[in-house]
Amino acid sequence: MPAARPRGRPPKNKPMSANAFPQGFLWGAATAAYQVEGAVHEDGRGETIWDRFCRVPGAIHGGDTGDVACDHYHRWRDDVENMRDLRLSAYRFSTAWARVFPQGKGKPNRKGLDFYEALVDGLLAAGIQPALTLYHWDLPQALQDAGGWTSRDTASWFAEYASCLYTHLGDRVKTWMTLNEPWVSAFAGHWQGVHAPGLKDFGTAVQAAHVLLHAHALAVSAFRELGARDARIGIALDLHQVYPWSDGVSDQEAARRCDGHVNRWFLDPVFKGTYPKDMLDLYARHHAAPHEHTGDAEALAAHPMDFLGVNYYFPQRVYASDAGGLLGYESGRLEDRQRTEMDWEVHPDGLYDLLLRLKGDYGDPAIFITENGAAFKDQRVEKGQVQDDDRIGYLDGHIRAARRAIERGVKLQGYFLWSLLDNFEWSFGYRQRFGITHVDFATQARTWKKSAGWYQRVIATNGGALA
Ligand code: IFM
Repeated sequence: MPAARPRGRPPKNKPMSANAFPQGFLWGAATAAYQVEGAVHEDGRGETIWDRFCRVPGAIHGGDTGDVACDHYHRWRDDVENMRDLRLSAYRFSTAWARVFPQGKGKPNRKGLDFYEALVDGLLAAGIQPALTLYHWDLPQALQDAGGWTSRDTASWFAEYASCLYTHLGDRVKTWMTLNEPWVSAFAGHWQGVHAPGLKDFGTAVQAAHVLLHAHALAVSAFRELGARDARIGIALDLHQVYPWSDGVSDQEAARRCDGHVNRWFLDPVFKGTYPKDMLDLYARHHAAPHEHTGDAEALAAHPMDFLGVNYYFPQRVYASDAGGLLGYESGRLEDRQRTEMDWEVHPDGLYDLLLRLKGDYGDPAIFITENGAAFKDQRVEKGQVQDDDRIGYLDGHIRAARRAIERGVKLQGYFLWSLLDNFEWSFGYRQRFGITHVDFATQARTWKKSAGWYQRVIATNGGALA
């Protein structure tokens, strides 16, 4: 069954208001394979590091797993219907490497490819552009066993996997992303230990980040050989606007280190082919310099991307602190600010500041907001519908900030709301709900929250409904 929603036709496209977005602006929603698909043992899919990590006692809230998730693998037709009703112009999803190559390499699994071909065809038939992310954290376990992201071989296998998908789907998918949030893969997974594969070593994390960037470079290079001329490729980075806690020099320097760690460590390589020198020096002082091979920097620089994907949720406000470990900073919190259920500060101006900064510092790139959204309690229900006015407020504020950035000349081409569905929120399990469509995980029933109807109106008026 498609998602239950109030009856009645969506509003017709109104004439563009002064506040509307540019013609052709993409209005999308996003998900990721492990968070929605389920069906982890079906049709030859191989084990991933998240299947394994979910079995570690205490790793995931409530012992939840992605085994079933939103059962999207079986219900994708209804989910596409839901997207059509929302009037999405694009849908960002990720392919599970282990569905396509169960062991990460070798012979592709026909059934895995069939699933993604059918999904892509279904989207196109519904008038929705597919936007495909090749890697959203679910490394095949077999590759982890062979060294995972610390091994350069993983980057080579990633390029083969990417090439396989370009070959099979390149005639229909025109928007590609190599990696989702490599900071999280590297540092949450190999330093903080809160994500798969659950390691806790800074030097290992820096090396994983390097191999991930190498994988990105190889995949973009393969795209230039195999990808369609009318297609584009980018990367989705989790970026934060960083504000110093005070005007004091030490807090300013702390903010620069935080920015170096969370933003510039990935932005500089993908745009300039180099690591930021201040951070290289800092990491080296902690014996954590990446093992660069001759030609790595050139490979990144030689294959520029077509766009940058920005995943923005909240800003960082940091102060210098010896308790902050090797990076020497900690994050503070302004008590008078609204916060989401993730305890993330709601600050739409952070998105505006970030977009302007990217324009200024990185050569005015084409940008998509590839993720933005919020988890809230979703407790107020009327006539069976979640009244998520707090989520609407969050989205409205951020989309307005995006529009202001466009007015200042930022080449923003689309917005993907996170998320289409409530889904498996990694170590938080199913406790945190980001969806504009409520999912009852006992029955898999989908029901529009109030925010879904609101987003439908925003899309139908090309942003005019915000005004
Ligand atoms: O759910 C995640 C997503 O997988 C990556 N970006 C942040 C989202 C919310 O935490």
